[in-house]
Amino acid sequence: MSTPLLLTSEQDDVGIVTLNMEHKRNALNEEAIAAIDAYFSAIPSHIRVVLLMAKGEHFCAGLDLKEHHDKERSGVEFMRVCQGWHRAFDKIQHGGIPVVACLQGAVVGGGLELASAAHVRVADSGTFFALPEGTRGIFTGGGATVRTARIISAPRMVEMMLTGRVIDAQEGRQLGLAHYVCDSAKGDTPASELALSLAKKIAGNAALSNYAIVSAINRIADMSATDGLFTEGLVMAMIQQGHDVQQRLGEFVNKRAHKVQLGH
Ligand code: 1HE
Repeated sequence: MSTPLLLTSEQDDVGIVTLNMEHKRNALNEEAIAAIDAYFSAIPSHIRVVLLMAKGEHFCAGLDLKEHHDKERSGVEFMRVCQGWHRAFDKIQHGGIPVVACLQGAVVGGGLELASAAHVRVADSGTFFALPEGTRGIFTGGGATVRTARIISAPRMVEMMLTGRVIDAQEGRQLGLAHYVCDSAKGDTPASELALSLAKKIAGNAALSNYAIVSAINRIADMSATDGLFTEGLVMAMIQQGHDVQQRLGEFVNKRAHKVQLGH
């Protein structure tokens, strides 16, 4: 039996998807992209948050350069491959379910494109980010010009790609590529544990609020201010219909809800 490219499991209502191609640093070939697409196309209905992880020392080395080399794809063939990446990663970003990514080692090229589609990124302190496409004679094709450029800004992405600069975890956090950096040598909770606990915490939010947060904010950012404000009002009106809104508000009114405090 062949080894699965993705491992899937569950902890309560958190779905865990693990890239399982450690031998090639989780580089993504066409089959792996299809497997990611398939998972995010059919997330079981009881799953409220997905945790995206990777086996081994590296999160993802990007495009499978060996497959790309061996297939000698034409421009049109490669464009179709890129469209497959776009479809799969769009399901991660816009599938309506929060996705937490746990990063370690190389998060490069298409690996950074994959991470950029997640909503929360937790990085081990040994994580590094790069876009080495220029040195490989190609370009980004998994959404970096849209997602990564929005995170770090287009001019910074241009510089990163031209120079091939490798960004460490701390600088990555300053740029927004990681939201949390865990240094277990300094006694921090390991990245995988923090990522899982954040995923569980997010799963405790109202499901409709989570849906709105991951579905509306990035789309509203594409709109004019007038359209964005109108859409925000519509989304709020829709979310307000959630079955547990009154219960959650009542818990606060009756002093049974947590308070907003630093450290929580
Ligand atoms: C690979 C790949 C890959 C490793 N495709 N096989 N991405 C890159 O340019 C990154 C290329 N990879 C690296 O720079 C390094 O491999 C790493 C920094 C990620 C890891 O280094 P290391 O020392 O741990 O591993 P290694 O010895 O370099 O690699 C181990 C094996 O993984 C080796 O194969 P082996 O048969 O010799 O054991 C490598 O060939 C294999 N491997 N990375 C295929 N990427 C939609 S467009 C997206 C465009 C891009 O993503 S461009 C960026 C591509």
